[in-house]
Amino acid sequence: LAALRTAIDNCVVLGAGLLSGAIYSPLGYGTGRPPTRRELRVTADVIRRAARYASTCGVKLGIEPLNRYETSLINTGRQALDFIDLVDEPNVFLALDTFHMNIEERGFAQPIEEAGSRLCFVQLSESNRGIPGTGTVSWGEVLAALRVTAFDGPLGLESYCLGNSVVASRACVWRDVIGDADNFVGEAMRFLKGRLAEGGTELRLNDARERGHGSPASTLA
Ligand SMILES: [Mn+2]
Repeated sequence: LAALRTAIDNCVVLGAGLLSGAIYSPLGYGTGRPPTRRELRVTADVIRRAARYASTCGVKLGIEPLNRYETSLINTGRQALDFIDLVDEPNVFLALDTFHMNIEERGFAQPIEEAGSRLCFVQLSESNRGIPGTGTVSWGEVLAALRVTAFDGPLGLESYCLGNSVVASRACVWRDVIGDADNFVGEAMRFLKGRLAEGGTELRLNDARERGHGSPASTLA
């Protein structure tokens, strides 16, 4: 809870209205068995207290399911929605990452459509964490579902560079999958804007670098 309060305080300093990621579990948390009711209840109690603190700061929380190799607690959108029901606070939402969805979900559209207005943030990550368009994520399906649900929250890019050895080791990133980070952002934006244009979508991608500040969301995974 202390770490979450610090993260929420940092959101206020940064002007970020959302704290999302694996805020319910350390990266690499695995017990070797399915989550127990007690584990989920204790975790939900902590997230509820964090959510109440966050609401006094005008910050929303986003629960991001991770794939089975990074946590044993919440792997799918459905599990996250059930967990959010358990927390039962109005400023707690679902955050989805297409990298984890590619491993755990039956498809890309159904979890997005099921979440509907409970979805607060989507990380557009390729199946290999590399440049979108170079892997097996079904981008047409992802973008169509966001259009169907009239998603109006932030879309983010997520990859890892080897510079952050702690995160790289927790997420098991052993190869340089993106090369130059600025080139990654440029290539990713070009690809995604192209796919969005094909769909005649209302969704817009803004390059945060052009506005001279960081991501609209502070994310932990
Ligand atoms: Mn993520």
